Amino acid sequence: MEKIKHISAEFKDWILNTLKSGASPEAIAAAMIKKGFDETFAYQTLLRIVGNQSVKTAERSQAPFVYEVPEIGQKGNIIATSDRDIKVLSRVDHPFILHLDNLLSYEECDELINLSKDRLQPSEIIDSETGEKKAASGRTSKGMYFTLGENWLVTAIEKRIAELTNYPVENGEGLQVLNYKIGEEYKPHFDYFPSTRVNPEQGGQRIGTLLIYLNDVPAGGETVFPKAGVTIVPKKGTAVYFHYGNSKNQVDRMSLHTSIPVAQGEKWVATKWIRQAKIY
Ligand code: PD2
Ligand code: ZN
Repeated sequence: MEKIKHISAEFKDWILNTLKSGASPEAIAAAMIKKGFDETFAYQTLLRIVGNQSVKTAERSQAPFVYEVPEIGQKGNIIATSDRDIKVLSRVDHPFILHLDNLLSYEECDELINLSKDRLQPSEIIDSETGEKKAASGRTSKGMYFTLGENWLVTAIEKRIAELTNYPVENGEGLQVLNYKIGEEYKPHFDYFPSTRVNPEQGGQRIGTLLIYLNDVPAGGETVFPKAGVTIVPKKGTAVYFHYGNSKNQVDRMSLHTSIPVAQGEKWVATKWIRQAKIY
């Protein structure tokens, strides 16, 4: 069914009244999506009405985010690593998003899927207010974690990511592999921790995420940045890097992102979260 991408004056009044009654913008966006509105349209409409400051997070009181271009963004359009040239397909400045080609070979993608498929567990999420891990109603995929340097393939990928981003391997969390079946999704969220849960002894805050697509998805499964109006279509071997930390310890609320439901086939993706400092 075609998704709705326009609102009537009455519907706008309903949004304003519902906001006045204390409902959160996320709850209203979720209600709109349930009613058949396009997800990106729903978030952009809410943002137009309430401004950038109102999406719920523990960082509500932060001063406006100061953008700094991470080193990965200063390397030109072909980024050489010791075993592979990674090509920049497109870039967005605010939030900082880099769409990358040729990060993994097809063989590496297939091998990563093979190594993870018998270890998948229902995914958990981090509560944006408490920072606790909890069962994920908004995250219906299954996932698993490799430990750092667990095998030759993971070691090679981690080295490549370190050379690509200029962050040492030890700043990276263990590589996560996620599998989404038809209808499965990861609802809009931030990858950074609530400030109360940042542990400076263990790498500090998350500052960037690299999502690597391990297969082609026939329909759905896109990674969407609804505040930025950016949609990344999963394509085997490509990746998206987004950066949301800065040297002032701020986090970028524009980095809100989601994996929309898979409509056909399945989706495999590997996630590398990068911290401010060494974790280990
Ligand atoms: O699988 C994705 O596209 C996706 C989207 C949003 C993964 C994550 N977040 C994540 O692993 O944090
Ligand atoms: Zn995420």
